[in-house]
Amino acid sequence: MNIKKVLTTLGIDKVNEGAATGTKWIKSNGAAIESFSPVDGKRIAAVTGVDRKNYDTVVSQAEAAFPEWRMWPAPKRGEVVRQIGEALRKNKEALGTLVSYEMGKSLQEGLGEVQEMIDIADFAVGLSRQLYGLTMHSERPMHRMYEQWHPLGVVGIISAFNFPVAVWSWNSFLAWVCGNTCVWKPSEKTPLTAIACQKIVANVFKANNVPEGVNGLAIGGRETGEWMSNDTRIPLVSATGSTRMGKAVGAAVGGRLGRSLLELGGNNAIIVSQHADLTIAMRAAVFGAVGTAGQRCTTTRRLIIHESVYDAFKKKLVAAYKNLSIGDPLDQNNHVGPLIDKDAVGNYLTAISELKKSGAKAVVAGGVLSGEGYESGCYVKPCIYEVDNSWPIVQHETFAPLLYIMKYKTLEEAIALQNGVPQGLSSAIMTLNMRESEQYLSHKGSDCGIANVNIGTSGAEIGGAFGGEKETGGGRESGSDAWRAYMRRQTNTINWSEELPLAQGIKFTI
Ligand code: UN1
Repeated sequence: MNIKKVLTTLGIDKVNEGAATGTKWIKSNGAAIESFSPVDGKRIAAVTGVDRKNYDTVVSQAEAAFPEWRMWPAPKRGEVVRQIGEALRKNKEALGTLVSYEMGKSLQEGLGEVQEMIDIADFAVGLSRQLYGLTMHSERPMHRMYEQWHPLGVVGIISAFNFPVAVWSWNSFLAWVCGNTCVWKPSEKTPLTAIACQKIVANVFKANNVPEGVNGLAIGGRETGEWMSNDTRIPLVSATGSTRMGKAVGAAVGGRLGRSLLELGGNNAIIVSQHADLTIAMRAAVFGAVGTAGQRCTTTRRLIIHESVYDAFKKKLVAAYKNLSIGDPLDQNNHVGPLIDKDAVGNYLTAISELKKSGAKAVVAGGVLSGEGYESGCYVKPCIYEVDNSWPIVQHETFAPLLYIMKYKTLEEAIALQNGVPQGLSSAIMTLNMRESEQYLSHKGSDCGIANVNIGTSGAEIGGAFGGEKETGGGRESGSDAWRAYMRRQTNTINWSEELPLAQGIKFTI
């Protein structure tokens, strides 16, 4: 599908409003945000961002919609999300192509991202009939005790450029079936994919007479995220992005005793054991390191390789990197697309000079590509460096295709290296040895939120809870019981006896 057709199909204009209360767009008065494609450097369209007044209108409407929306039975809310899933199926090619063109990931990954939205929609539909609480046995006769889950109110969603639509859908689809209203602040680097999603959802909401305000949109810069974090009308702020951003959001939301759900940086490692299937290990490592040009929070950043297979594995990696073709991500023959923008290229180059200063040895050298097809200036070479785990640059997440390799002798040492970073998102071991894999998954093994065996660090399915420990922020989104973060728990005790016995057997007579 060509880009012009994609933009028409998704209703993207040359200049778009950056705020909507749901189905209605608001005349926005903030700064203009231009969206340039990192694929070819061309300006795609512009968006007028929100000012404080626009932002307040969106949040007030979300607040106003909540009392009505929470009274819709959860399965009826699920039915609306089911229709969003259907609309996404119809728009998969167009939206996947726009994700690829605006963000720069390969078309396969753009389509995969929309598939992730469809999957979470299906999950949310089922969930809408399964927002289960427990029942407990009361210690008092003729008393019933149970717990139930109620919606929170307005949920603020701050999402990042690298998964511009899927991560929003994990949050909003679950939050909606739970009975919340949402206000979305997408990354200002990918505003058009957000507008496309807003329009898809608005059509479904309109057809179902969903109250205006259930799906607010406020496109703006950092300031908008700050307004959200400090806004007492928003009981939960779910934020995805850098650790630096997450610390600021967490501190502001915590300062008003609100709740935050943080999904921040990773520094994900794969341990390649001497018992590994090296071919599978190589494929997992290369996809993990260069997929989305190293801009996933689950990207494989470090390989910890057993000394006995180190040279052989290094050779395999080098050979695979030689075969990587870098270029237009919409051309399915290419493996690696561009970085999001020139700032990201700058960070990549700074990291490389830092590595050199630290004494890293280049196994596959990096560099910025120029010439035909690379006019945007955002295409870089995926590279591999031999490093020491303790170097500050290795301890830091650089959002680029930089892969660090290091040797180990014992599994204990490998696990210590893997866990010896501030982040704790995703991790993997490649081994066919059951004792090793069980140790790795045990409480003396990986300290990450995600730990895999014979699968790489990226590309998690939506069915599991997604998130990580330490500087990754501790939040869990997507599958399993992550929905609980979007609800408040209420414990209920009901006395159907003719007495008033007190708990703990306390006697009190008047
Ligand atoms: C992210 O990079 O913020 O597991 C999310 C993965 C994807 C999601 C990544 N399913 O790589």
